[in-house]
Amino acid sequence: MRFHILTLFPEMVRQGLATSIIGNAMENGIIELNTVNIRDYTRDRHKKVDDYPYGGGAGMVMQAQPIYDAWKSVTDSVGGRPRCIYLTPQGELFNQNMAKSLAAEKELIFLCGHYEGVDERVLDEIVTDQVSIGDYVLTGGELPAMVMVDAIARMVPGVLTNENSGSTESLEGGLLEYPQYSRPAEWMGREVPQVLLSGDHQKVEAWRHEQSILRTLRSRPELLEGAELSLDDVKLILKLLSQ
Ligand code: 6GU
Repeated sequence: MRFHILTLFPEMVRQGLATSIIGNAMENGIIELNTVNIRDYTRDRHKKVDDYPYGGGAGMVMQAQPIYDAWKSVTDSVGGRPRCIYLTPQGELFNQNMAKSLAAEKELIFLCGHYEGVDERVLDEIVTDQVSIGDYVLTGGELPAMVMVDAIARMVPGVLTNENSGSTESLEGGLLEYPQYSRPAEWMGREVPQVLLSGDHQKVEAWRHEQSILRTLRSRPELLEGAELSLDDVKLILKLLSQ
């Protein structure tokens, strides 16, 4: 799978994704990162890529032409029009289901805006999806693009190996992840829950599932609405609520 990132800060994106699991996946050729510097496509003598907003107001607006030409260089090279995602707080909220379905694409283009925004006409021309990563405002689309690439890439077959799987997914089945423990069995007077030392795999799985429900109920109760719950799960929730 290939990610094309249109940005004014390609080194930020490259560095942010060069490490650990995603970095390894790139080294192994499972995913590819193509950063495109929008500034390389300016026709301005001073390499300007932004200008004042028509109608006045604070800040600068990224101009249409450099972004369009940067995008065109990508679509010409791939010989098609991959989905093009514009990162913006005005977009649809990113979630795990979106990550999973985007992981099925062969190519994805991300457009990272900066300053006060991007000329609407180039968005109308090239963007297929507008996505936000949460209800807060960031200075640019680079961090959101990195967040999305990380979440999407780890869903691509071969990116997560057994050593770094985490296999049962937090948020898969709509529940939060259960707590994890490693050696030693006692640390600072705190003991690992006995059931995890019992060697009884069924009991361990049941305990973990209960912990997932407990955590979800405590921290993110609204997730339970979309969770896959058994009758026993519902009984457990009712019991926890009545305590
Ligand atoms: Cl996608 N962009 C910016 N600039 N801020 C954000 C965001 C995106 N998602 C949440 N905040």
